Amino acid sequence: MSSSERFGKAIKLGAVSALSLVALVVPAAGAGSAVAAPSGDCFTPTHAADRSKDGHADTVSPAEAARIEADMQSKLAGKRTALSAQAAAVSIPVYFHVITSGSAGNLPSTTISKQISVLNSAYASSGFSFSLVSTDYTNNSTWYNGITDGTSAERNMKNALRKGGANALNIYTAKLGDDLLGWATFPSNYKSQPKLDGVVILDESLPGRSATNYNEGDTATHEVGHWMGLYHTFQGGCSGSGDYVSDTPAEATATSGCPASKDTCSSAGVDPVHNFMDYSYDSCMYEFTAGQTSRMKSAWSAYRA
Ligand SMILES: [Ca+2]
Ligand SMILES: [Ca+2]
Ligand SMILES: [Ca+2]
Ligand SMILES: [Zn+2]
Repeated sequence: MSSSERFGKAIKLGAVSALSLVALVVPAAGAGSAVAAPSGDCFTPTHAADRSKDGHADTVSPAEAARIEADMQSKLAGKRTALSAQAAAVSIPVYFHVITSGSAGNLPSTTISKQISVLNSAYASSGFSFSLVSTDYTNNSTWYNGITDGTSAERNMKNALRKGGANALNIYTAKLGDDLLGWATFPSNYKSQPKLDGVVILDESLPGRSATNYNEGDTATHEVGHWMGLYHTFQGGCSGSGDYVSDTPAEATATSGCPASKDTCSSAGVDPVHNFMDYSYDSCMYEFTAGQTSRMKSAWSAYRA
């Protein structure tokens, strides 16, 4: 993607391995899919970070999504009981890993508590809740400064710090590279690479920190959405199965800023710019749909229960 797409979110496929990562980015030159110019009024050219340079694998190709779908449905077919049981509330244990470089990156426990609260509010309607089990601090400049997905730094960090099983949410914070706001692994990645499972987010994206327009904690909300099995609302564009969620209208492009209106596909419905799985500002994204909740439950039953 070009640097002119500062506010869109670009995604790049990590078409490479079995591990499909999802990543969001901060401003900068990007790479990834093109994004339409923001039409909203909230466009602020001086922000310090945005989701547009999703330089890394923040999405999957339609073919990969179809493969994952077939795998998930086949696993669910053998778990009818588990699926219905999963309709009940699920409490997810959270292990928070704060990476620092000296004093840089140090996050007070109050900030982490606020982040957990943001997650619980965002997922309240889904039946999933988040419970902080532990927080650890690791002073490692290599892991802190400019870490990106698919690197040895990421592997080493996760191998050293990840805790819990398939149902455990591990969140890592650091000063990410490539202007990334964050990235995540999908549930379907767990079996082959359990140690890499988790969410990595920019330390300054936590509630009350410094990432302008992205400091209300919804980078974590969005990345956890991927970790729960959700794709971007613009996944696949206007055609095909899109994000595999029927009640999120298809959209051709990622949304940046907070446009008053946007309708990029002729199919029914306006673009879901307020959905947590789009790329809008934190203040602009505030909802998951019933269809997304259903998909999260299916993915949970198939891969994390
Ligand atoms: Ca959809
Ligand atoms: Ca439409
Ligand atoms: Ca929000
Ligand atoms: Zn994403």
